[in-house]
Amino acid sequence: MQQKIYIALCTIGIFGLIWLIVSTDGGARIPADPSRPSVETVRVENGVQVIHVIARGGYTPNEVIAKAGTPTKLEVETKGTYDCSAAFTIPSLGVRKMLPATGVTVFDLPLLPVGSSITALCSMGMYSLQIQFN
Ligand SMILES: [Cu+2]
Repeated sequence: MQQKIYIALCTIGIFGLIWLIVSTDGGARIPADPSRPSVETVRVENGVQVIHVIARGGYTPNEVIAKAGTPTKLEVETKGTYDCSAAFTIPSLGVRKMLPATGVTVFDLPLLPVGSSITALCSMGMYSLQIQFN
């Protein structure tokens, strides 16, 4: 009788242990792709066009088509970005900003006419982001 209880407790213990291993390991085995944007590249929020790019080993996407003549914000998301894409510049707008290693930095863009574009670069000009306004 006592042996049966012992076996039952042992079985529960083993299954518990297996569950613990599977559940903790299972979570760690599906890492989020850091280069994949978590939101749409261009979205409209309260009448404002919001462009979202990721800065990490360059800019993703590095070519964006946006709507001209609309209030626009540029969100630059960093996710453990320790490369020079965090040294963010928009030469034509006089923007020069060191982005945090992780976070979202928002830039207000001026109203731009159809056919214009904005180029953002890392401080060395190695990585670029082109926003075309149509
Ligand atoms: Cu660079």
